[in-house]
Amino acid sequence: MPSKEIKSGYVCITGKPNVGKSSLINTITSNKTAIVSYKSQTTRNQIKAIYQDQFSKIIFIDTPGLHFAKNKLDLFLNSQVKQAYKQSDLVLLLVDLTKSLDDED
Ligand SMILES: Nc1nc2c(ncn2[C@@H]2O[C@H](COP(=O)(O)OP(=O)(O)OP(=O)(O)O)[C@@H](O)[C@H]2O)c(=O)[nH]1
Ligand SMILES: [Mg+2]
Repeated sequence: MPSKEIKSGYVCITGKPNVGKSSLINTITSNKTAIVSYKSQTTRNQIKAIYQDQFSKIIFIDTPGLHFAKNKLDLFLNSQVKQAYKQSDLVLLLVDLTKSLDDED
């Protein structure tokens, strides 16, 4: 018998750019909170979206794609990801297995 107490927590979705992080969050939360695009590095900051059912409330954090930094914008984007890790109870790593893995994965 499940407890009546609602459990809640933060789940950060991470992975390299363009693997479908924002698409996954929109699907899970049945919302269009995060912008989805074929262009890499569309997400530029943390975006929170809430999933709720009768037992749980999960705050998903969408993040920019983690990648090797070449300039100041890259460093900023990666810093957003690392801040999101610190706020999260769980980190979900998303990998696109339709493409071959590389060092950024
Ligand atoms: N074939 C396929 N394409 C997908 C899937 N999920 C997302 N896409 C496509 O992949 C592209 C990138 O999706 P996003 O959700 O914006 O990816 P992201 O990881 O948030 O990208 P960044 O914010 O740039 O890091 C878009 O063109 C999506 O339509 C999937 O499950 N299958
Ligand atoms: Mg995104």
